[in-house]
Formats: sequence, structure tokens, C-alpha cells
Amino acid sequence: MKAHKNYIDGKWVSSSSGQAFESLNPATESVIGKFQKSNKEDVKKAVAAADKAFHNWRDTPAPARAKYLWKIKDLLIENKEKLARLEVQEMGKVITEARGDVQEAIDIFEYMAGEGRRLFGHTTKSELRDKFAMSVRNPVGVVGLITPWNFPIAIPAWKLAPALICGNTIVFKPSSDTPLCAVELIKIIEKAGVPRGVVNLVTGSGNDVGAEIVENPKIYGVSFTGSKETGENILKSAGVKKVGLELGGKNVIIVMDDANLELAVSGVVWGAFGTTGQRCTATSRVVVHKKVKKKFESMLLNRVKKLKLGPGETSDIGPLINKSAVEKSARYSEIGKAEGAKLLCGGKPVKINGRGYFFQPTIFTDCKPDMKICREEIFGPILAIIETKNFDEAVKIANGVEYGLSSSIYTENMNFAFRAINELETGLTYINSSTIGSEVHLPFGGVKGTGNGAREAGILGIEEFSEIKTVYFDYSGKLQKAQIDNE
Ligand code: UN1
Repeated sequence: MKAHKNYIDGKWVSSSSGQAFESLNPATESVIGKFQKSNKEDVKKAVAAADKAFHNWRDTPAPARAKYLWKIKDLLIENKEKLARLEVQEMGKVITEARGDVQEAIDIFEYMAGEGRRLFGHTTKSELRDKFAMSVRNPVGVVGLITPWNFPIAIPAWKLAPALICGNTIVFKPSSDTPLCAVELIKIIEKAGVPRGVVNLVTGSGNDVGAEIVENPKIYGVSFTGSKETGENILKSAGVKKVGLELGGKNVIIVMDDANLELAVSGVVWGAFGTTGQRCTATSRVVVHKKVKKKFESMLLNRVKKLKLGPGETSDIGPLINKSAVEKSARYSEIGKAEGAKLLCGGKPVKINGRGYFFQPTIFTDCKPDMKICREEIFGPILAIIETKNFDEAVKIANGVEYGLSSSIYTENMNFAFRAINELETGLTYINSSTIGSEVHLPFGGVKGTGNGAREAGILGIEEFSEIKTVYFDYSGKLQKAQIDNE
């Protein structure tokens, strides 16, 4: 099997390491491709190419840059089914969700192409006569994008599209669990005619490729989605680079006693077990009012029993991404039991036809908010149910974790709904809908331990990839001193 190559300066090239790594199909454990195990030298070459391409790309008018994004969007539409099927094979998600993942990429390229005719700055009045004041938006420079495997097309697209429209050039390191999806995405960018050096792909480990991206002095911005631990390490070594972090979650659904329980159960099943629980936004806690807890649990169990586990082409729940993810879910299932939580269903790894990284949908109840399974991100199909006596206590439990990405409340009481919007400490709050399902024209991101304030997508998605230049234009023909020559 020949190894797929890196894409540097418009050419597909091998790593100077001469080494390769494999990507596996998590449902069958078979190898689906080999990839360059790149080193720091490869990153330096990619940075040099991006640096060389920068001035021309930055000076290309933004509406002209937008035409490339539009073309990428068209090619993604043309290749949607092919890419979705590839995602099923390489990442394991079920086919309907894989189509959604590619659709999210289509949407963000379409949206950010429109930014080519906005990229707004501000104008305002000067405090002095005959002086003009404004701010304009410039690119950051060469930026590094480090992406996870759970949305192998959509998350790279969330970063590539705004980075490109703002005029940055790019060194992109995808997750080593989904490099083939990244290679196919780059082929589309190549086919769209994006000039050489503007986007460069380097596959390999975080320790070699990721670390050099974060430390390289010619890279001025780093955008990372992944674990809190890695995010914190990036911040430590990135120095004064502009860093955007999108980290973990411990997302909650509150179910009040007046909730439409049918709807709430649907939202919990989708949030907890969609993508096999492998979304930053996945529902991992339910805080349910004691009056409806029993009924909610039996309705939930009925629904979960019907879910079909198996390869993503034919199932409701696909595999976890790899062996260590299975070990992690198994470990947390044991921790839950040891902490005294009651196991309602699941808790075990499963093989299908003797293969695959499957794990049963798992529900614990009678959990206490301070248990590990209620505080730590598991990134698997494990849900913890906590009972509450009222709204105030529910909010306190919801907020009692280090993360703050997504939250949701099911209630028919609009006072509770508005109080939830105001009081839940998360970047996203859903009313009568699950914790997952953000749309690309609204900002996405979290508070507290989930990130460092960056927002992706939406109108704020360009902030991470642009710098503001403030301009004063004095046409008085004399020296005017701000703060001193005021009238
Ligand atoms: C993620 O898991 O990092 O809202 C992103 C959602 C998706 C994006 C998830 N649109 O669940």
C-alpha cells in the first residue's frame, strides 16, 4: 500500500522521515491508508511555502478570494456522497451524520465566501477637525490549524474557510485518526485552483508536527480543537501567538417536571448517543426533576434498547474512534459503578463479527454531581442522570463543572427558559432542543474551561483569523495633538 503524501507548495511530497503511519477503519480494524509520519523539517518547509505565498494571497482582493471558496463549496457538493462514505469508513460515524458533517463544510464555505464582500471594520468620528478615523481588517499571517477526528471534514472547514477569506496562508495538521478525509479535502482545495503555498497539509503526530506548528516563529496564529490538556500545553508553548482554542465539554440537559417528555427523550438520545457521544457538544449529563424521573428513565430505556449498534453504513450508533477510546469508556463505566451510580444499561465494549471498537450505549442513574462520571469529559456513549428537586438546584448542578460549552433545558415554562438562558454558564444554550446541532452562521464556542474566548463560525468566526489595523488620516495640514488640542 502506497502512502498518501503531504501537500506543500502545491505539490504532493513525501516526508523526509521516510516513515509512514496507518489509518484504520474503526468498525473493521482494517487499514484504509498509509500517511506521511512527518517531522519538524516538513513543517518548516510548509511554513516557508506559506510564507512565500502570503503577500500575493493577502493582496488578492477579498471578493476574488471568495471565488475560490465558492468553487470549493461547489466541489464539496459534487463530492458530498463520496466524502460522507469515506467518513463512515475512516471515522466510523453513521452515514446520515456523515452527510451532515460534509454539509456543515459546504455551509461554512458558502457563508465565508459571502464574508469576501464584508470583512467589516469600523469608521468613527475623530476628536479633532479634518481628521478621519477607521479600522480595517488584515490577515494574521501564516496560521497553523490543528484539528480533531470527530468532524473530519467540518471542523477543518470551519477553520480553513475563515482563514482563507481573511487572507491568511495555512499549515494544516489533521488528526492522525482521520488523515484520509483531510487528504481528500485538500484535493478539493487543489482542484478549486487555490494558488500554491496558500494551503499546506502536513500529516503526523502532535509531538512532531503539532509542536513545530505551535513553536515556529513564522506562524502567527494557531487554531486548535481538541482536549483541554493539549489546549493548555499549546498555550504554554505558543508564546504571544494568536491562539484560538475549542476544548472539551460536560454538557447538560435539564428536564423540568412540565417538560414534553417525548421531546426530551428524543433530545437526550440524540445528544448522548449521536456520533457515539463523540462530540464536544454531546449530552453527557441529564438533570431531571424528581417528579418525572422514573417516567423519563423508563421512556429513555425503551428508546435506547431499540438503537442498533454497528458499522455506520447500517446502524444507529457507530464505533468509537479507536482502541484507547474503548478503553476510556470501559474505564469510566467501572469508575461509575465504583462511585455508587446505578447502571441502567450498557457499560461494555462489543465486537461485531469479532471486530471493531464498539461500545454499548450506557446510562447511569442516581448519580451525584461530584462523581467523576458527572465531571470529566468521557467522549463516549455514557450518560449520567442526576435527580433535582427544583430549577435553582438544577442550574447549580449544571454549572458545577469546569467546562462550559453547551446546555439545554426542556420546559414549557418561559420564565424558566429565559432564566436558563441567563444563568447557564455555557457558550451555547438550547431551549427544547438537544445540546448538539449548531448552525454555521451563528458563533460556536464555550466559556470557562472550554476555551480561551475564541468563537468559530458566524460573524465572529473571522476574528480568530484577522487583526484589526486602526487608521488615522489627518488632512488638516498641521500637527494636531489628540487629547491636547481638544476644543
Ligand atoms: C464538535 O463536536 O467539536 O453542534 C463540533 C454540533 C456540531 C458541531 C460539533 N454542529 O454538535
